[in-house]
Amino acid sequence: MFVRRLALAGLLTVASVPFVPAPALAHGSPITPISRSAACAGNGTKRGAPACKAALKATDGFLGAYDNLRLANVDDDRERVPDGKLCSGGIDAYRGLDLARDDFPSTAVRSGQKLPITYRGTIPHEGSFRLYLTRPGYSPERKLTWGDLTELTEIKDPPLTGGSYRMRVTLPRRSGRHILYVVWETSSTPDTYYSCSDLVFPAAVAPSRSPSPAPSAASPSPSVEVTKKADIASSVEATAEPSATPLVLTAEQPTDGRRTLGHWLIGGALLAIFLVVLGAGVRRLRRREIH
Ligand SMILES: [Cu+2]
Repeated sequence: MFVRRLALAGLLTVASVPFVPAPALAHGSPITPISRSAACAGNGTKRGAPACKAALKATDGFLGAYDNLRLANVDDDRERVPDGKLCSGGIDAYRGLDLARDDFPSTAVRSGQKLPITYRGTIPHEGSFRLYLTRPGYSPERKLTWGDLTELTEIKDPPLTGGSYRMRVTLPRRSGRHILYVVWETSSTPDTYYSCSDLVFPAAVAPSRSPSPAPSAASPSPSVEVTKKADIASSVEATAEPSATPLVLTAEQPTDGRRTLGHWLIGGALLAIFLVVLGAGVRRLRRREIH
């Protein structure tokens, strides 16, 4: 009898273990259009890209997990996230993502397109997604600032299917490289997540030509065409990834020390419940032994 009880207690222990490290898991980032963190972070999918290598170097060889770029208790994004540090959320472990470069892994898009957004949610949270796009005239040769951005829309609690939030946003007219900036303000935790996804619109049509309905007809110089093709190739590769397949996700090692109070509280509560149950079991066993 005692042995069976003991075995049961052991089973209970094993069963509770997966819940206790809940704070060590992570949270989310856009994989389509691929974000700089999904591409370059510690467990990103494009770490071999030159921009990602440069980003890694700029953070002294360490970048945080791709789905963990978050700040707790943000009242005002613009106050907490300084100009020039938007892509890292001002977080040191991601500072390489702020580099002003025109070769971060990107996604080919068109003006007027209803762009699908797949925002991987490794831990689902309720909340709102604010979508911003850089204004016409934005240059990737300067670090991103709030002044570069215009808000496109805000989407509250979009559907979560296959482990990702699904949204669509209509893209306004742009040409060349731009950044889709996504702010995910969760309502079920204290955290807000930040991400930069690099987009490539077709190059501008030369003014002398009559406007063409097909934006892809615009390719003023052969060299531009070459880079464009390379970008498209890399983005196709990125989007072709079946979104149902997890990235590298098991992966999140407890790499950085930033754990929010909310997540700790959940872990702590689960641990407390487990200890109470275990304590009750042990007391019951002792009573049985005495009788
Ligand atoms: Cu989370």
